[in-house]
Amino acid sequence: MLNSPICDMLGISRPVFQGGMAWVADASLAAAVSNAGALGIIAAMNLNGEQLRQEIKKARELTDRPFGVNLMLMSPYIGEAVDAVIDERVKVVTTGAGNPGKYMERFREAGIKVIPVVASTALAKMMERAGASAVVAEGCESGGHVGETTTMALIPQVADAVSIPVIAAGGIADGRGMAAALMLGASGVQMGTRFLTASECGIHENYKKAVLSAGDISTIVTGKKSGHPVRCLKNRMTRTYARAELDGSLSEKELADMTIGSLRRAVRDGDASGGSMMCGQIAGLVRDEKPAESIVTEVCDEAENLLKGAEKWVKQRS
Ligand code: TUI
Repeated sequence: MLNSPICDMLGISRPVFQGGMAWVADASLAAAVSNAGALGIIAAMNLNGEQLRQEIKKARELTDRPFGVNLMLMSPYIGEAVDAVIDERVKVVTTGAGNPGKYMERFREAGIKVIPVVASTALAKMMERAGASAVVAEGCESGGHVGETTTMALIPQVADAVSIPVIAAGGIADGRGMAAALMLGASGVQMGTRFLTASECGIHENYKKAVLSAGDISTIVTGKKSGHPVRCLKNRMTRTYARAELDGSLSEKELADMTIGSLRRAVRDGDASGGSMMCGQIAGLVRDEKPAESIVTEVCDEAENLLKGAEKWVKQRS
């Protein structure tokens, strides 16, 4: 059985987090992942305070295992969401797309473990100083809002920069990726794209099908110009956006209008041509829909077997 300091720290039995995917990661998915022994995470991004409280209550009905809440720092509801996780005494919070520094003191007082998602060693070090329990270091292979450094380059550098545990994210969807991440210095992994096709994931069938048929070059990053780079599956909308960013054929307002509500359109309405189907580069490995429990078990078992067999790379000196 794999083990890591993150398991004892959080009271989980598998060192796996489910990414706090905006509009996607609800109580049903989070509870299914937590019931598999990993850490399920509810995305607060699109929920107001009251809706988040309801989602937390629902997760507590579905599991008695630990789960977390992801706070997207650019969310219009961020203030209400912070109040909700503190009032509800959520045990673990991950944060994304910014610096959670100004909330750290309140989380500490409430006994909440904070695990910020970072895309650089600079933010990782700042978060360690601010009292983070661990960091998720997310490479730019991931879906959604991305930094600039790949997982391969980011994980060992963050692992050297901080003393707290590092969870690797971006481009991991099977046991090979997990074993490699542990070798790079991570104490666990976070997967988003792999859980998009979990049976308990409630995204529209069209979105699931698009992920299942995606290959290694099926994603594109748009929004670099606006300062909010986001990785999604290529479709009519993201190709048009990318072309317009290059040739300047659309104004900033026209570009922004194209993306407003586009994630919701993909997740809820199944708009596979005009919606933003956020997705990581590893989608080409995701070939089946199955319960979260099978995903977690298979990834961990494969990683364990690979690590046990790693001696094959070492020739005994004579
Ligand atoms: O946050 C994410 N991924 C996300 S958030 C999201 S919701 C969204 N919806 C529409 C448009 C844009 C976003 C979808 N995917 N991942 C964590 C992450 N955080 N990746 C990179 C970062 C990051 C980047 C810069 C964290 C901090 C940062 O700068 C901090 C600072 O202020 O110095």
